[in-house]
Amino acid sequence: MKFILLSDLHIRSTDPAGRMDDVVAAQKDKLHFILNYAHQHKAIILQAGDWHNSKRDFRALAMEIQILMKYQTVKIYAVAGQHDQYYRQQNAPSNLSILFHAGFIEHPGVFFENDNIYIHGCGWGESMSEAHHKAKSLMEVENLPYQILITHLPIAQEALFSTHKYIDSKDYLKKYPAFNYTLCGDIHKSFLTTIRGRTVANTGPLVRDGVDEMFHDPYFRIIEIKNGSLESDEIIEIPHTKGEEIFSREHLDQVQRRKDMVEQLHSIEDEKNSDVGSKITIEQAIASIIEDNDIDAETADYLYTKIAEGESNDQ
Ligand SMILES: [Mn+2]
Repeated sequence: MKFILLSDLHIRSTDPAGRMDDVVAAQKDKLHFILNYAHQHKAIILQAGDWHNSKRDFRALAMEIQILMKYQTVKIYAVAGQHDQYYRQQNAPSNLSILFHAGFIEHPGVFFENDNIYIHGCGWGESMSEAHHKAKSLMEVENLPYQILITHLPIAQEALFSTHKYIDSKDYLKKYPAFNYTLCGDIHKSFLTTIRGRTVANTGPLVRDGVDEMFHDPYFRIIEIKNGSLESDEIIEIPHTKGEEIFSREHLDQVQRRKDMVEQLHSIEDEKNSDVGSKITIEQAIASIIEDNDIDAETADYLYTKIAEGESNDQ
């Protein structure tokens, strides 16, 4: 039995800032490629949450439905990510809940008896201990099934930035031994960790919506489970244009400028907290950064928002 594994998709109807190509057209091509591949190889698609970039982007939904209609033989199981849900309310109408209601996507918690494979799910806000409890109980049956989990837990091999909170992939595999193969989402960084035949993998984002994803080449994994074990696990690259060609230089420069300025802001904050800099207010510091650097209005707004956030965090 074959499964196509996909982490965050982030399907959207608008072009992300900095992308110079037609993102909507590129998404359509990618969805066709994936669904057609699944159809050709009789593979079931498993997806780990954040199918959409926003909860109620109905234009994106309409675009997808027209594509999904053409591949009704392809079975898809998915869990919700934080981009799919209204404050953890699974039943509030959203792009994803509509796809579930319309039967294009199904909820995990399904047993394929002939092949003895169980697919578990743990979406954003759902209980991992519950999912693992169920999986452990299945380990006690005579004919132990191969157990796959799809989850939106933030599992990663390393921190993406210094204050990044994530679950270390090796710790994850030690803590939840009942799952043979875990597909995770949330962290937009692909990886594969295997310990003693048990695997956790993230395939990275499908739609590259920021410079951090510039060097990611979208792909999916296809795994085959035979007689209770992993027969093969392959990477299939999804046709795409290289990041260097789709992100504008101007956007990259702007993002870098913002990073530099936020750093400058932090160093001013540090100074402010010391005795030396105590006479300058943060607003004055910001105003001087904006003046000194010939800042555009959008970036100035961004900086002021950062201060507001900082202040509310202080409270
Ligand atoms: Mn995501």
